[in-house]
Amino acid sequence: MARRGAFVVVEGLDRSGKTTQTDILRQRIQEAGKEVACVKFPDRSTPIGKMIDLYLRSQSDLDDHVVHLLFSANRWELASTILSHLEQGKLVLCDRYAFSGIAFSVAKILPSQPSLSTTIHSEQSFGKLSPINLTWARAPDSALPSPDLTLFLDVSPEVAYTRGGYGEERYEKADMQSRVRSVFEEIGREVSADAGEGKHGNGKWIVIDAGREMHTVTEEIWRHVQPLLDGVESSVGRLWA
Ligand code: Z5A
Repeated sequence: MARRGAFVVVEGLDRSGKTTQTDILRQRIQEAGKEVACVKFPDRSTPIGKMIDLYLRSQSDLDDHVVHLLFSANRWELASTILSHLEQGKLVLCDRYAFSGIAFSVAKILPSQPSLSTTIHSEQSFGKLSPINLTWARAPDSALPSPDLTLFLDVSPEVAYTRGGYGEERYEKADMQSRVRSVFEEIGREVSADAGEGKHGNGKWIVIDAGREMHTVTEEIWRHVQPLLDGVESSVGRLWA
């Protein structure tokens, strides 16, 4: 089988350095003589992305389910482009993906001090609060191209806040960010456990301590990405397939 490009996703909280590190990574990949295509979600330039942008800037109010589906639709808008880059042998570098979609939607309805083990796995008790549970949140993204590697840039909300503070957008609040972090941790555990058992094709999940000095973070990211520069042999997986 011909090698295809690798699909690398960078996830993390607000101000964790996703944009900064994605940019540095793109340059390093190019300097290594490899082709790279960058994608960022939400892509606010598409018709659906424009609706998301209005919502994030609190210029419109939408039901939580609708917003969740819009974020997912925004990924589907670019799914065939991502596949085509991968088939052409390009490494696809993606700033946020479906894991953000789940983390932010589920976090909205968690209590301030979430007990995730009892909350997000209990469909019954969770369902009474709202139908947005993990199962519901995953469904619209099922069968999207799945990443080979997800780098989760982990930073505490306190450290994130020192990087310029939270801005004006809807989710940029310490309490929300801390709930999002809890859901991301749960998603990471699930993806890693599934990868260990060879179940879902959701790729590998690596947690990077992004609270450290920028150069240190860059070097650790590079150690994980470098082995993927020559592409991968397996076909592209599908999320939660
Ligand atoms: N969202 C959702 O709800 N559902 C979905 O499906 C998706 C997203 C895909 C907008 O995303 C919101 O959409 C987001 C999630 C939600 N809400 N929140 N919060 P966005 O991508 O447009 O915004 P963002 O991801 O939050 O981007 P950001 O604020 O720009 O954060 P960042 O890219 O991670 O950080 P950065 O711009 O690279 O760095 C921030 C600052 O920190 C900057 O000054 C850097 O120079 C500095 N920095 C970076 N690294 C370091 C280190 N290591 N040390 C010191 N300073 C650093």
